[in-house]
Amino acid sequence: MKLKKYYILLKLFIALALVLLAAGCGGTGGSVGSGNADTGAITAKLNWSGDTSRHILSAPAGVVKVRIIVSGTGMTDIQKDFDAAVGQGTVANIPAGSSRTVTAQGLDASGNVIAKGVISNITIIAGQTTDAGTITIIPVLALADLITNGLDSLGKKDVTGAKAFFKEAVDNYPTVSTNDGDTARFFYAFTRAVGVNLYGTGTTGALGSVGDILDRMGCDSAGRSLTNLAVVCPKTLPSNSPTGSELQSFLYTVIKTELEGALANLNAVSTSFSKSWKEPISGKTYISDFGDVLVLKASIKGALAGILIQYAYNLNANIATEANASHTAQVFLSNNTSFLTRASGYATYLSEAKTYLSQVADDLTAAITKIEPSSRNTAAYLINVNAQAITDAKINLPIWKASLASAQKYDNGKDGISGTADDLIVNLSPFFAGINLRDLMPPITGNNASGYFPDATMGGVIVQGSKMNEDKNGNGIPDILD
Ligand SMILES: [Ca+2]
Ligand SMILES: [Ca+2]
Repeated sequence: MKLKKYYILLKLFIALALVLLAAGCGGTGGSVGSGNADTGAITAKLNWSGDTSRHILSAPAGVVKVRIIVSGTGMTDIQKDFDAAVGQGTVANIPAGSSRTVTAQGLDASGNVIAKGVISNITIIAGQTTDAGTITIIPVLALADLITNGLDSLGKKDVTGAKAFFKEAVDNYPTVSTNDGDTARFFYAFTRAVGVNLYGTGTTGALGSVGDILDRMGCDSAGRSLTNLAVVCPKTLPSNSPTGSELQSFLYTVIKTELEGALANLNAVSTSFSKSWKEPISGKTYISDFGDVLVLKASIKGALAGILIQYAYNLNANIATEANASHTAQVFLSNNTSFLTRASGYATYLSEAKTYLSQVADDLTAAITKIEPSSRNTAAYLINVNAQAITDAKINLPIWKASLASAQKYDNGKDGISGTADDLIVNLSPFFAGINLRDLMPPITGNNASGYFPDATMGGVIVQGSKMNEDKNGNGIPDILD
C-alpha cells in the first residue's frame, strides 16, 4: 500500500471513529466540549437491550427523554436532558477528576425514570474527551416493588438497604402523587434521618460519614450495625482523630444536608398519606399517616436547630490530646480559651435555628390536631398520644413558641394562673441574639464547679424564678452542680 493511500484510509478511520463517538451506537450519548482548562469531556454509548453483546439503536417505547448525570466527590452533579429521538448530545464543562459516575436515565412523559444504567470510576481529564464505554440500560423496578423491597428490608432491620430502595423509589418516581409516591417519600425521609452511614467514605479530606469519624478514631470496622451497634475503639485516640471543629463542620455540612433533604421529601407528602408497615424494633405492624409526617418533620427541624446552635459556638479542641492526657475540665478550658464563645456568623445560625424551633411548635400543634380524634388516636397507629400529654402540650406549646421571641410565664401552680409571683418567666430571645456561653460558666476547679454562676438569669433568659444558684446545703456551690 502506498503511503498516500494509507493516509487517506487513516483519515477516513478517524472521521468514522469521531462519528461513532458522537452518536454512540445510535443511542443517546454525551459528547462533550470542554469550556476551560479545569474541565474535560465525556462520551458514552448507550445500550438499551440489557445485552452488552449487541447494541440496540433506539430507546424503547415510553422513553421520551434521556438524562445524563455526571457525579462525583467534590463536584456538583452535572445533568443534561436529551430528546430520546435525537440520538446524541453534548454535556459541557465536567470538572476534571477521578472516580466520576455517569448515570443515564430513560424518562417517560411524566418525568419518571423507567430505565437506568450507571457506569462508574470514570476519570475526567482537563481538556480531553474520555470514552466512558457502553452504559447498559435496563428497566427499573416498578414503584410498588421498590416500596415492598424497602419495607421488607426495614422489617429485617436493614435500614441501609431500605434507604437504598426508598431513595431509588423517590429518584425514579419524583412526580407520582399517589399513596405509593407518598410512602416512598415518607420512608426515604425516615431512613435517611436515622440511617447514618457507619462506614468510611474512603476519602481522605473532610469527614463524609459517621464511619469516617470512627475510622479516624481508630475504631474497629466490626460491629457497625445501626440496629446492633458494638464498635470497639482504642483507649488511646490516634493523633489524627477528628477535632471539635471538624465534628462541627461534619454536622453542619453532611448531616444538615441529609436532614434538609429528608425535610424536602416530607414537605412533598400529602395529608392523605397512610401506610401499614412492620416496625423492626418491636416487630409489630403499625399504621403511619400524616400525623407521623408532622412529628418526623418536627424532630428533623429540632435536630437542624441543634446543628445550627452548636455551629454558632466555638467548640474546637484537639480531642485526642485532651482525652489521651485525661485532662480535667479546668485544664481543658485553660487549654481552649475560646471554647463556648460565639463563632463568626453566629447571628445567622442562631436566627435560622430560632425559625426552625418556631416551626417545630407549629408542626407539633398540627400533629396534635391530626392525632387527637378518638378514631385516630389508637394503638393501631405508630404514633398515638395519651390524653394528658395532649392537654399539657396544648397549654405549653404556644407559650414555648412565644418564648422564642419574648418573655413568657409558666404557672407554678402556687398562686394560680392569674397570680404571677410564683411563675417561671423565660425569654429565649437573648439566647437567639447570641450569648457568650463561656461568660456564663461558674468557676471550675478540677472537674467540679467551685462557685456560683456569675449570672443566674443566664444572660437574661430566666427573667423570674431562676434556681440556677439555689444553694440549700450552703456549700457555696449551686445545688444543680453539687
Ligand atoms: Ca401563677
Ligand atoms: Ca450547694
